[in-house]
Amino acid sequence: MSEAGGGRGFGSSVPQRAPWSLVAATAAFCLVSATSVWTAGASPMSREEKQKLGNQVLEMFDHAYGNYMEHAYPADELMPLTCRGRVRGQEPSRGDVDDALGKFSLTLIDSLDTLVVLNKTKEFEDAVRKVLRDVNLDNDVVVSVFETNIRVLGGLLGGHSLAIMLKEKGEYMQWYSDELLQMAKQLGYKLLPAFNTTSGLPYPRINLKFGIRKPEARTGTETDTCTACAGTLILEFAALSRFTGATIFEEYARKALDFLWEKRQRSSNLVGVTINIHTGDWVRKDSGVGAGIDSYYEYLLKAYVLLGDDSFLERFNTHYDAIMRYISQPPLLLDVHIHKPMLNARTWMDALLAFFPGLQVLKGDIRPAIETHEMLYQVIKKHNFLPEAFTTDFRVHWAQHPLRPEFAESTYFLYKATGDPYYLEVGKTLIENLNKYARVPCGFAAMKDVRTGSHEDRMDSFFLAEMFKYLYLLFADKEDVIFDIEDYIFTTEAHLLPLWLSTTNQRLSKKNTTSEYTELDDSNFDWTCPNTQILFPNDPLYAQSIREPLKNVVDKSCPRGIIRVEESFRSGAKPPLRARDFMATNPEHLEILKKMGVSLIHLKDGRVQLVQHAIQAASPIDAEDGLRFMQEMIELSSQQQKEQQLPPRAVQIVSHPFFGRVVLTAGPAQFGLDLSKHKETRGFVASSKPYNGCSELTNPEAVMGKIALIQRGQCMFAEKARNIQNAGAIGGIVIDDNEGSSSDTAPLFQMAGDGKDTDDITIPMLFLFSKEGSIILDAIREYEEVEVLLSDKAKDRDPEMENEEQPSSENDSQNQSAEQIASSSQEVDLVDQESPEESSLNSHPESLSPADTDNAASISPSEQNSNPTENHETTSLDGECTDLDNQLQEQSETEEDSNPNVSWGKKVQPIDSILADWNEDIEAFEMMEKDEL
Ligand code: DMJ
Repeated sequence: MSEAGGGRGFGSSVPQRAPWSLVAATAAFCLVSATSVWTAGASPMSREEKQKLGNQVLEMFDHAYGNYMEHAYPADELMPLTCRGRVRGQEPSRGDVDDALGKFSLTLIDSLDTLVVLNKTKEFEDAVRKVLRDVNLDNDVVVSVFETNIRVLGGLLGGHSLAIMLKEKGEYMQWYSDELLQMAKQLGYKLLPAFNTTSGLPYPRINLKFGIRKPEARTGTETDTCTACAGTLILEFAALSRFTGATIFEEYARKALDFLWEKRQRSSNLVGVTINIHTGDWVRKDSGVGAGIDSYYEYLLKAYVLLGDDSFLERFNTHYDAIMRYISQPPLLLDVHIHKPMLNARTWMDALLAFFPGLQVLKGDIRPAIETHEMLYQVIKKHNFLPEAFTTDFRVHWAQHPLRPEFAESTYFLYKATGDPYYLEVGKTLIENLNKYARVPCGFAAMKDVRTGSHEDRMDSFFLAEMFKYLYLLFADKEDVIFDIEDYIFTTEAHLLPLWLSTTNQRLSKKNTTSEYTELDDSNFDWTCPNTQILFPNDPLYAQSIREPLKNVVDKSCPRGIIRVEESFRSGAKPPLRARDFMATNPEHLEILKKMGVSLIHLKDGRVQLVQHAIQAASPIDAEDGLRFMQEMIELSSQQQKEQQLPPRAVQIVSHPFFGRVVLTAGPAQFGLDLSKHKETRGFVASSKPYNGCSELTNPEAVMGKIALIQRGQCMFAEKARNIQNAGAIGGIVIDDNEGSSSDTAPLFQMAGDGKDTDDITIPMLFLFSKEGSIILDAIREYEEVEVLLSDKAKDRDPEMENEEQPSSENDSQNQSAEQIASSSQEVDLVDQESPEESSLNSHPESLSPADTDNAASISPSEQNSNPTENHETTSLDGECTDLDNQLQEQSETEEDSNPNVSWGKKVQPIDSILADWNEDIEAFEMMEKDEL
């Protein structure tokens, strides 16, 4: 970069460094200095409170890491519900997500530098020895190049960076002689064959042992990759080159970045989500800052910081302008089409974009960072975690949450930039929610569904690599970390690379780059690495004043994606035919469709399918109208499908030693008591005889007043329900008879009735897959008395419960359920929606609800006429946003009313006693494990 650019506005304080190093150092310098700027605003947090929270983070890390090491290592990841290691090939495949697992002790490697940040130097030394002794990088396994790079190569390099730092300090790691670096180099060479394409973009997967394209490699046939997958290599690869002197790595990563840059859409300066690695054509032409693209942008800016190469900053700034012009619709960040960037490509956002405010801090654009972060925080406050995807009006779109760290990352950077103690309070909430909802006896479990609070048997390695680092650093003062964090840059997996690499083996920094930029436009540097003393001139309330208008953004929202369409009307554009008005029998409508290039195909089953060919439209404006119409139609169709589906339910084990910590995802029934309206049913469980429940029960005395367990199969669900109800059961749980089935791998489905009137069934019925069911069955074997709660959402667990007498008689539980039923008949369920991944139904003969997923743009004539005022987006299309606000407010009040704390008590239990109980739980899980859970 030019010296003038580097020095502008902030550069004078670290004069001894080379220019590009100067930028990196000043970036850090600016961020640090901001904390001292803060003088007023949200109440400051005392040093004691910060230390307490820091210690809590340490304890949580020990719980996660300790359980991984004890119960999972050397496996790649811990399965915290079943308390064992996840070994690829031994568990049902989860698809792409398993491509991170290479049988190389992933979690251990990903945790290395976290150990040092958290001041666990002794443990770090042990961990490094284990990596050197146990890890094999030559397994016959196909892994994701992207994940292996950011987690394993990054993990080894982060470990090496801190190992040499410690060695130099003279106390720890004195025996270390670059062994981690040698492993990193070995891995780097293993990844290189992936780049053997004409474009230089890497194949998305590689076989660690056999590379690409060999018959035994089982890879090399892919044609597409995601932009982030190809564009998130430069930090690790350049670090590897600079640490070792082998320039080839940096060269390959640069070539891939150069190619992506060349292929950007030239008029919008945006990139698509996926690209053909052979032709360079965009395969998915939607563009955002979240999934599929995120870290491509991150690495452009950070490559500039680490390597000091101006072209990276130039590219980043060009993209950033485009992002702020088209994608940023504060406080939202919405995907658009690369060719038609004024057109939103979808009406929901994904959780991965939560890293973006952090990147904006590094860029120095604080205002939108504060806005987006605040919006995300409001969503978190509503659902405890950030759902994987949520709509523009903040409803859950995809309810999973795999304990992603991006929001914590942005919180940390915003605190560094503003010094506003508000962000410490945000961090405190994150800690509380993790402990309250995700902590299980054997680690932390991902949320299967943030609405029900149910868990998934998964703890991803990034949880240890990133979450604990950012949370610890958020509360740490300089002296709480044994080295200067400002001397390092965070990779996308939060691995630490030393900034001094910028001056080492820099042979590539000036060669092999696209030489498009000889003359630099200085204005691009204006807001890069700003000094926050300039950003907050005498205004410590700056951040607060930006957040304030957004405080109610989640509860009082109009659907944004639709607003754009409305805006286009106001701006005088010809109103297109609205999807909800469309009638396939109306000749006028068909005429408009034709004009817009939309053709209608009548399917045999009576549905109609719509296809748009923009080229067939009468004019470009008509083509745009057609696109908008199709978008609305897809929304409407998927909304209607979702409305026919019931949300998942929860089975929570509340008796000793579980005390509500184990929450199982359950499928609902289309008959019987509706748990969303009647809060919950609580009772002890008993197996029915016969176990399939297909005839009159022979053990009515055993199930009377209890929740009966029945096996799936042999007869209709409704028949089973009638039989257990006649025997006096207060609820039923049907357990899948397909051994090994699990909600982790199979889409959830709802139990349909038998085609007859099912009004006579009044008890609640839920479905569990075999893996979840066996957790209950094993608990009965172990503890005999097992009490569960059937509900639409897991209830807060409270340590108080653990000290209370358990309800001892069957009648108690029966009475309690009856009371609960009587007192809760007016809940409104406005938020629930199926995840896109879960919207299709299973196909067991006796069980299916008929509402299977169709092509999103297909709609049946009868669906078209369904009452549109029943769905939010359509309601808002009518301009009834005020009513919607009221409804949403009403809903959140109802949710508060139904807060289950009443039955779960509120007293605080000392931490020691909680830990003692949890140890007991761990033992219980170990026992269950022996029973081959
Ligand atoms: C991490 O592995 C990295 O941050 C990556 O860039 C995307 N997100 C996951 C965690 O959510």
